[in-house]
Amino acid sequence: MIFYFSKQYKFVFYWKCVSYSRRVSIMEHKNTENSVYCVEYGNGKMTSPVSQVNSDNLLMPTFTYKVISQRMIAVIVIVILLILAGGSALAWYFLEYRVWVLEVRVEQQYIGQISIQNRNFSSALSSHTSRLFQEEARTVEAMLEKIVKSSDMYRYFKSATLFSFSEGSALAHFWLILSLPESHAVKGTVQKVNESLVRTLQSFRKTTITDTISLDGYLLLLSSFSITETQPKVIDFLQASFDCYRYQSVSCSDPVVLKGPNTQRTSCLWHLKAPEGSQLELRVEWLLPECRDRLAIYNSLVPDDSKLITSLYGCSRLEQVVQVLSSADWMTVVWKQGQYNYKDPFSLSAQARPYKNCSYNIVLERKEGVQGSLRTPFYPSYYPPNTNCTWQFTLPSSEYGLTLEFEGYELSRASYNQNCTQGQWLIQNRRMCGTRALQPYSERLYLHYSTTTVSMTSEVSLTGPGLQVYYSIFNQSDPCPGQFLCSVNGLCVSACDGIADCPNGLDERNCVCIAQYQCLGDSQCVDYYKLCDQHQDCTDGSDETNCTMGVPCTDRTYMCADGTCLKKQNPACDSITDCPDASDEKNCDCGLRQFSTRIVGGVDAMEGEWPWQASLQISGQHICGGALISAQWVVSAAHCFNDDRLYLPSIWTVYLGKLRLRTSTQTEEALRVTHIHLHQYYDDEIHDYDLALLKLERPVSAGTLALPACLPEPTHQLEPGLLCWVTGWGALREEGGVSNILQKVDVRLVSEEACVRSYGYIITPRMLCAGYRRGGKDACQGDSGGPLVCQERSGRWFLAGVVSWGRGCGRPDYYGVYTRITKLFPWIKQLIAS
Ligand SMILES: [Ca+2]
Ligand SMILES: [Ca+2]
Ligand SMILES: [Ca+2]
Repeated sequence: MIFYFSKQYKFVFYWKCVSYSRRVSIMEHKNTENSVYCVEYGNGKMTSPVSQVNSDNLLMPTFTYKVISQRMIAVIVIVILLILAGGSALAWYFLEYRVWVLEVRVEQQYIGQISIQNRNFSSALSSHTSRLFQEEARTVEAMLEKIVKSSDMYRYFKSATLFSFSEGSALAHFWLILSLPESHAVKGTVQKVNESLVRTLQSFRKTTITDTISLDGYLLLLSSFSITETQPKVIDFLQASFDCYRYQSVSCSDPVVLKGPNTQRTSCLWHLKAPEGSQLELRVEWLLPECRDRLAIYNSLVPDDSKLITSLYGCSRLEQVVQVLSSADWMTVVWKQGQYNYKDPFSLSAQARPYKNCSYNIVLERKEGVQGSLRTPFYPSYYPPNTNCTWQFTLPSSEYGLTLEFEGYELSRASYNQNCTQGQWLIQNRRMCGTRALQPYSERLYLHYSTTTVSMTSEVSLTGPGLQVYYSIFNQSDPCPGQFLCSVNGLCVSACDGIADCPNGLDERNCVCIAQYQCLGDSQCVDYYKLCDQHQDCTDGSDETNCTMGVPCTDRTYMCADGTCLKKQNPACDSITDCPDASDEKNCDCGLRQFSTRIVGGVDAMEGEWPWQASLQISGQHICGGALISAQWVVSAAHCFNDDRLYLPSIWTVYLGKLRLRTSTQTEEALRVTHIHLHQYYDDEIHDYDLALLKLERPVSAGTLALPACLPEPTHQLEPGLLCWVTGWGALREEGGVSNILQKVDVRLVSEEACVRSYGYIITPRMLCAGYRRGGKDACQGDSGGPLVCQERSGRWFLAGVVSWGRGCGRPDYYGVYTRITKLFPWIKQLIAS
């Protein structure tokens, strides 16, 4: 500006000089003070007497031509001067005034770092409140300002702020803001700024061979200087958490608990640093049942959106503990308070992990079932950004294909320009995007050769929960023996059983007999319970053939422990040995009651009539029903625990052998709960997979009235129209209170088709409907989680369902909806076995 100022001054001076000379015809004036010569010539006509002119400056014309030529020169000089003056005025206006005064400014933000060799990082330097930090920060900021102002960026400097120190003697991290006129914005590219500042730093060097610079008492390492562009939001984040800054160096040995947030503040920031070459694992545990706090976790030193690993919100109920990994040695955690909490809403701990490779060779065997699982690095932690896993499979022969069974995740074909934000998969040259899902999903690979490679890569930002994928082989010529291959999700499902297992319902199309047996000779349909009942129902007698020997296994044949499949329906625990190894009559201590009184009418149950019935209570209050399925396990509905406050095992007491809620007897027992398992696919919007499994502190005592109900295997047939019973202490009418005496009601099973007719397609294969079209008999509030049991001809009771939901209670045209136990049998079995 100084330079331009002087130009402006010159212009004004010239103008004054010209105006003055108009009064003087011939004049040569020398302004000694300003060292500027000012010349003006008249038009050659001597109109004024000589006496009018100051005698000191008088030049007398001797010849007319000389006067004319002198005047000409004077005119030319004036014109030139006027042009120059005008030109500089224009130049000043366009280059200076318009650019620097009128033009809109753009601010550009940069994050940078430089290593200070003669400072050692200490805990005092990591605390924003320490005097040492504040002193050093002020000096470093002044030094940074000096560097920028010595560079050709000097006119753009706005501010330089130091936000943290870290190890590396002491590495200073700062942000720099430049303010550029709009037309100069191109000069603010990170490359140009970087070049300019490095040049300036180099100019401070004493010799060209050294890498260190001595400046303002600091010994700076030139090669450590770096600068990257960033957004105003990042600076805002850093600035907002200035009062609550936490630095933590993390080692590989033990997890370190991080200092909690300052709840007096609205935002805090943690900087985590691991040794180079390692990754950081952050563990977040939500401590409050409810909060509106937000935690954003970044894969870098700065909270830049493009480096966001994940953002956790509001004391997540589904994931009370979340483990997140970075891909390198820095992690930033930003907390934003939702509403004031007296207590810490979460606790954080961190640990460094040596970098993990993710490439494996897997050799599969010629056998049925799952052979192993693929896992993302550090499973079950969130997979790190920039993950790159490759699995090379070798199959026993080319007649087999490969099945990849996903949990809570599914793949869909993606075009090359589509972003896969939740993981990209390359399978047989197909690019697939993964997404988190609620339903099981299998990817089937049909192969020409016995080897194939599957790879998974994650983006540099936004990861998700760790993935586990089970692998197995299938026969390419018969992928689903006795079942239907659902092309939508790659699963083998039951065909023609009256339940649309496949989302597109194709498993129930083109069926001659829906949920019935098809006689071999004339394709006549007969009920499954008529198979092997020693009475000929098919004209060709095919319902009574092969009853004592094994038949090809299908989804309707019972499989003995030795793998033999039986044609007879529901042979389990019917007191007749059917399997060659007698396994159908093993583990049959269930479903019978020591109940001698003749069942009388009415709705009040009798003592010991429903020995599997459980009352799930909190502080002496009945909340939900349940059903005992073995000495130490009770099933109930997942929706009974669908709240952080209810998901705590310690608050629940399970009462077994109880008839009256408000009085205790010798034959009942109260047991604590040690574990609550909710089905991983439970969907609280439509109540799909509405099942919970509770583990009791110890097996129920033999002296009580409690006995378990039998669990029906997936092949157990429960025909529509079958009369079953539902029991509970629930309300006797909609909006009513709980009943003191256990109530029972008989209901008929309803086909899936009829249930879909009343509710529409929110009915899933995991739901079983029961009741009457006319309504009247149904379960109600407080019955949730309670048993729906059906008696087999052998006299044993099987648990067909668990009370889940319904529109109102006992309304006409709206059946009660239960969780279908046969569909969730494998999940229950697996949990009890583990
Ligand atoms: Ca089906
Ligand atoms: Ca028969
Ligand atoms: Ca049997």
